[in-house]
Amino acid sequence: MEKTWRWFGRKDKITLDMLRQIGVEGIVTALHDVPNGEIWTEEAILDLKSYIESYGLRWSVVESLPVCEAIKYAGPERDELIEKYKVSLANLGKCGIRTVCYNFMPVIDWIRTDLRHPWADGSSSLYFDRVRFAYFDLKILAREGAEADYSPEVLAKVEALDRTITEAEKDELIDSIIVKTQGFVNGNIREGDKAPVSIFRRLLAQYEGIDREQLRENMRYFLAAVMPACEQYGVDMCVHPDDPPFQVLGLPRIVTSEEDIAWFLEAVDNPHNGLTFCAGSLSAGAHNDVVKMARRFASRTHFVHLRSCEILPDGNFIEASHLGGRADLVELIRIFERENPSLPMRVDHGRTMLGDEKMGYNAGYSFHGRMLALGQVDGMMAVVKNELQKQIIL
Ligand code: DNO
Repeated sequence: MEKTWRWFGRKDKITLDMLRQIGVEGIVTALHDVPNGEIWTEEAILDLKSYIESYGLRWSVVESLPVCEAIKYAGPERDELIEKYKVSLANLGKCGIRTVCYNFMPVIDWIRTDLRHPWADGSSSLYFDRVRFAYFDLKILAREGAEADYSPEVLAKVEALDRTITEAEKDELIDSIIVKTQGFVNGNIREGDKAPVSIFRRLLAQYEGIDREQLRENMRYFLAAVMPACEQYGVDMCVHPDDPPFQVLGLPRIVTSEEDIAWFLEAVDNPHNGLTFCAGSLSAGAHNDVVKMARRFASRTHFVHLRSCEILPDGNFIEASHLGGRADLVELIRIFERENPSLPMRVDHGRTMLGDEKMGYNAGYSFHGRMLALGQVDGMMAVVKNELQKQIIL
């Protein structure tokens, strides 16, 4: 697979010079300064593309071309927004950038409660704690009817937490769940926004009455509408699975399981309609057999995120070492190398270590932690390629 790296543009503290030195071949990025819903012009695309190429690298994947909320909840402006999305796809295709990652998660993209969960060795990683997440939902967001979504056990733990949690801890929880993980991925809430919780409540209200079936229908509508542009310009769309892969905050999530993925691939059965196989997101769901899913969906996978989660007995999950956890990255690499040796792959997230904590990197996107992970994945890939070559010779 092609070794790619998520880079946040010219403002990223991790420079392209640094990436060249650690074996990165392709760049995964976006026009982060263009507001959601606006057209990506050829001029702006080419400007960033030539900057990347001036370092001997290539712009391999767009992550993400964001899908506006009004497309997801089918607001009155949806068709106009889809038309603009198609123009951006066409412009990307004309500039030779042909893999586009997006997601179809309502309101909130990826979710973690802890950005610095400590490891015994002094490093830290991202973490999802079910009780603290329920606390956010019940006590901070105070979402109507939220109690019905949690077990009596979790509700009791939330009450216990309510007796001890400090104001600073509440602020940190808000910051982790809806600010720090969202802003830099072109999310709905940005760092510095005043009153993020009220913004969030307003966004949630847009989805009243939208259930799984309706959201599926809206995704099918969107995909069917953009496919002609993808065909004409040779662009592959690849949806990112919902992270974590289960329902949250009363919102439907529809890319969470083998059945969900099979559904959207069949609903718009076009090779340009594909998947970002994010092993980390999928492995955070106990219902997902990640290796089985990779076998089934490899031929429709246009982009791979390698990362692994461990689910703990209480249902919490931690981002594990790239060598451990539930995802079995070695086997995934075997599957994808056989399918398509030039598939773009990036290590997804990494631990915070060796001074990363002082650098102000985006949550999950450390330098040393991701570099270590890339080294590990690079080693696994070398062994798998060696195995495959021997199989061909024998
Ligand atoms: C988080 C990322 C996601 C992903 C989007 C794709 O680290 O994996 O934010 O980029 O969901 O649209």
